[in-house]
Amino acid sequence: MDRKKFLYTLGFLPLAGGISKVEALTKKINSSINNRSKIIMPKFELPKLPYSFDALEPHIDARTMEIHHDKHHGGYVTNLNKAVEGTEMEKLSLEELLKNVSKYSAAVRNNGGGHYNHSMFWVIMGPKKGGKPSGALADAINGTFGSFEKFKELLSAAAASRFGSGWAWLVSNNGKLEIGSTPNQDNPLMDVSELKGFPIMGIDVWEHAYYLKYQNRRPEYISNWWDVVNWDEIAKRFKTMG
Ligand code: MN3
Repeated sequence: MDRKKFLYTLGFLPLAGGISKVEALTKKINSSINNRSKIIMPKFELPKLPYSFDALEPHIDARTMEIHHDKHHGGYVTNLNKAVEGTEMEKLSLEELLKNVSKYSAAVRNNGGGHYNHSMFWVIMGPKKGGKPSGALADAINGTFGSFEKFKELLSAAAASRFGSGWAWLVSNNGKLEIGSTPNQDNPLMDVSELKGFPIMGIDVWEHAYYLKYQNRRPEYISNWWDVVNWDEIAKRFKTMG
């Protein structure tokens, strides 16, 4: 292939109309941004787990991770896509759906929350993690809760005492750190949530997150979970809050 043909194929040389494919594409994207109502968002997708199923052993077992990611999270994604297909909701981002979730069906609330919560959960964990946060996040935690140990105790208590299925969270509510929990797949971004704010980190306390290894011993799961917490990723989420 000669250079001219190569550049043409890449889209940098003009088409018959005088503009290149790249220019045409840029124009199309800009007009989409300015006319958002015409955009159909791509389908929601199950994110790949950023480590192997057995990477969090012995704290979280491989079989639990496999079922939790592939079947549970996979199911939320499939059902969320079904719930929004062919409706106005197809044009909205996941965050937009959650922020106005009171307007939508229970399927959107449960599966949209499930998709957001688990997409966050996988990345705020990792092999050979744990320890403590550092930098601005550590300062904010110490300033709000007194010490890291006190913070850990409060978040663990919120997770242990959530009745039935749900999540315990550290949120930033207008710049103020708060700890709380939500039932089912609810999320602090949702307009229906009692706990409000941006979710900086959260722990899944549904039985499907721990039952194979820990059975009814939720406090033991919570205590071991701290050894897989990925503070670098949580610090990134904290930083996006400004
Ligand atoms: Mn779960």
